[in-house]
Amino acid sequence: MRKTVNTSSRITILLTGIAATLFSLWYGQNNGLLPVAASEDASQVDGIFSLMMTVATGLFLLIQGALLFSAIKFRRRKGDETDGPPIAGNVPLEIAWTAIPTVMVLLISVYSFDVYNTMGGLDREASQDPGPQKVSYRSGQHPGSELLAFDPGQKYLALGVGASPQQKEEPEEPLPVEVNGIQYAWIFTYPDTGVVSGELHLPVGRQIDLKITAGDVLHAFWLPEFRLKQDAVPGRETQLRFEPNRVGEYSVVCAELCGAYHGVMKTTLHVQTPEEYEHWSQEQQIAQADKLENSVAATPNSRSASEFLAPYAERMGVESQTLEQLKASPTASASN
Ligand SMILES: [Cu+2]
Repeated sequence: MRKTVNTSSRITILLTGIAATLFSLWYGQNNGLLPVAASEDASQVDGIFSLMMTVATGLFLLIQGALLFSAIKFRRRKGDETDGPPIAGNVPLEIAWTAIPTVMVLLISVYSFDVYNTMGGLDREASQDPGPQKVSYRSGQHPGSELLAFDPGQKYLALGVGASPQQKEEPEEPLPVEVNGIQYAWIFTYPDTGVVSGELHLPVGRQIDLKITAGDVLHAFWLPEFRLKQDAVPGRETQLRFEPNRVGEYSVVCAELCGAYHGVMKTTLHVQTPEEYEHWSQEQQIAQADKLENSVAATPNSRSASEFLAPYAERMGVESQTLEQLKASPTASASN
């Protein structure tokens, strides 16, 4: 006995399909699952995410909907002891459910490949530093086997994302920042100015060139708002190139389980206007020069205690004579 699908059922199926498609398209764009996109590249990555979310929502509705519908509609009725109809294979259906996912996976792979290429992920010369010892690998390609072909003494291997051909044409030099991951902090060094900081400050609208390494174990440098993640490997240099296009504070997270306190290995990325960034940089340079000048380690035994304390005393509003008196008092307190 074979039931034919009547016209009203066909219309219901069609309308349900249209509603599910429209909902999937809407949810793909409005799921709110991603944090703000703080760079051009981030919006492109979000495009792939939206597409995959749309497809996944459609599939979820289709499969769960059919399951739920069948479970209710074709449930066993009271007193019905008969078997279900013996169905063995359906060639058109099997061709359809093989062909459609194949086409979808191919589309997504071509699309993501294109985005990865635009972001500079396929650029073998990801690093602009010339020199025979510098070899670049594209991100995502495991270099283990190729490494054996090189001199084991070489230090600089860049695994990079971001130095795309388009970006190389830009006249402005990217701002270099050295990133060092240690248990359990990120240390940022600005080679241009010598500034060392525990927080990352970057000017908006400028190419950034991060050279990433690790001091102890494997870490992963992750900028969720930039949709960028890069391995931090001891003894090897990896790279990230990007351009922040939104002023704000963003998170820097370690995304590789690196020890007991991996969970606290977080800091802040401040994307600032060029003026604000310049101001911060100046401040840091002055503060660090001051610290170096006044630190005991830099000037061992070359100054008397009052000389050494003078800048601090001045800041606290203590007179130099008071300082001399204070210096004399320990003998008095020691005799107590
Ligand atoms: Cu870590």
